[in-house]
Amino acid sequence: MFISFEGIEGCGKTTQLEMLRDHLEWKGKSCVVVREPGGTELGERIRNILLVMEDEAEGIEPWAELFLYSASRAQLVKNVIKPCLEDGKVVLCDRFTDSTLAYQGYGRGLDIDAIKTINSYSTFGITPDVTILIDCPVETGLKRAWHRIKNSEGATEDRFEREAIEFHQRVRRGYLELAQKEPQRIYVVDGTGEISVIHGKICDIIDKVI
Ligand code: Z5A
Repeated sequence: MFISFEGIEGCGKTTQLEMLRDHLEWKGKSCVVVREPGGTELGERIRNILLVMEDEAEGIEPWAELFLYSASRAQLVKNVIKPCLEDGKVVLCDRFTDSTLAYQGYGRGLDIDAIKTINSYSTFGITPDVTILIDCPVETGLKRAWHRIKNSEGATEDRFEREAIEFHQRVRRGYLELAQKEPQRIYVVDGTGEISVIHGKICDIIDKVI
């Protein structure tokens, strides 16, 4: 089974993904957790280019950004996700193709159909069985994300957090539109409540699907 977690920055994806992993392992499932961009040696190098902006003067052209995310994904799907699914493991992925549609499509304004085509190549046709979209207001998410960034060690991954509020609003709207189009796969969960309450809702969804 392939489960992806999606949402704007600071919505609580990573927190909830780890809690779900514990829940599924407690139920005897063998789980593998991966994240995008990253999850392979090449992917982590691409992540560093994408999230830690070292050359502010040049910036990253949106199509170049799209291809970098896609390159990271192709490597992750081929080397990790596909083999794990074939082994019967549950794969939990922190962001996947919906992020590309939301950020590069709705956020940056790149052509949605072109992104869908590129996604189909970079995933080798693999799609999540279930996607948990954690939704919260942009202001709430960014506040949490900045708090996390200020308290984290290592390189500062803040290229997206520094985008204008309108960009984040387009991304959020994009996610909600994607969920409306695919209600059988994408489950929207309110991310503004208590962490434990959100976890309970996600467990209910996944337990029913399993
Ligand atoms: N991106 C893209 O453009 N195109 C693509 O195709 C892909 C990605 C795949 C990856 O960052 C960036 O790449 C991302 C989109 C873009 N944009 N950014 N930035 P990422 O996924 O690695 O980073 P992120 O989304 O910013 O992660 P985040 O800030 O860590 O958010 P999160 O995982 O949703 O939240 P969290 O780490 O679970 O929680 C953040 C903080 O809030 C933390 O201190 C928690 O304890 C706290 N928290 C969590 N839930 C709650 C609740 N319910 N109440 C109160 N506090 C909470």
